[in-house]
Amino acid sequence: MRILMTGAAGRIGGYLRSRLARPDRVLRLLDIAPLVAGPSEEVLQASVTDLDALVEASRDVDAVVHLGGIPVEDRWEDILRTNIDGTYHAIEAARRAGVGRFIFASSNHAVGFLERNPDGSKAPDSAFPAPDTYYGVSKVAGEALASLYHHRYGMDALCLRILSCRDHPDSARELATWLSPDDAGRLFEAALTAPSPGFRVVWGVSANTRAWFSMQEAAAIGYAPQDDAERYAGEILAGGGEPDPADPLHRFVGGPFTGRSFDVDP
Ligand code: 15L
Repeated sequence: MRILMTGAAGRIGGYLRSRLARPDRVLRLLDIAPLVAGPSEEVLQASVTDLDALVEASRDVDAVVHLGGIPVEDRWEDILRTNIDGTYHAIEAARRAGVGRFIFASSNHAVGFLERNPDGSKAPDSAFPAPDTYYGVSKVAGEALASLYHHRYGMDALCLRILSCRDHPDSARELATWLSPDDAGRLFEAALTAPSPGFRVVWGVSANTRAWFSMQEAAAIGYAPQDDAERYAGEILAGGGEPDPADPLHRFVGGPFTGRSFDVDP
């Protein structure tokens, strides 16, 4: 099996390279930044803004893991070119090359203005788009492309609404939203191997005590997270105490991205 991973030089790409390696797998890593190929890896230096390069990169590939793009808020022109056109290029190249499965690194910011339910019920996996930024809009566009290419062309298309993927949580919000590197490996592995998943939208989060996200779709694709941010709670909450659930930082899934500092004219 050969997997094309775009944006492979980024943080999540770095986590996934070792965790997705298997004896019968080749990881084809694509990024604008230079990379050094390890065992069973191929490296391509190219941009997601280059459709021809992506078509070439998608040859003989069984699945695409599309991580490439700007990972935070930016100017509309740059988000449009790199994230929206870039995702179109990645999925259209996959279609032209006959790739059967496309895994899109979506983000919680596609639904950043989704509110935590005061009754404690979990946020649904397929919550309607409520982007908090242009970056979030680009994730909604990517999910829409994934849906289109599934329904029109029969591609298996999985959108992983990743929350906070990093070494360890470093804020009170991330006690709920953390996705550990090992759980990220489990999540992408499930997305790569679930039998005939069709079109799916799945929260990308660890088994955090404070998480408020449905795990229904995660279970449907066989993703069983094992890490819990709670072991960091003591050190993170020391000084500040328990977070106020009414604070927009904790009330909305997008946390800081929903604040005034992300206005075009703050
Ligand atoms: C994201 O989508 C970003 O790429 C990342 O930098 C974090 O901000 C994360 O969301 C988050 O919401 O914690």
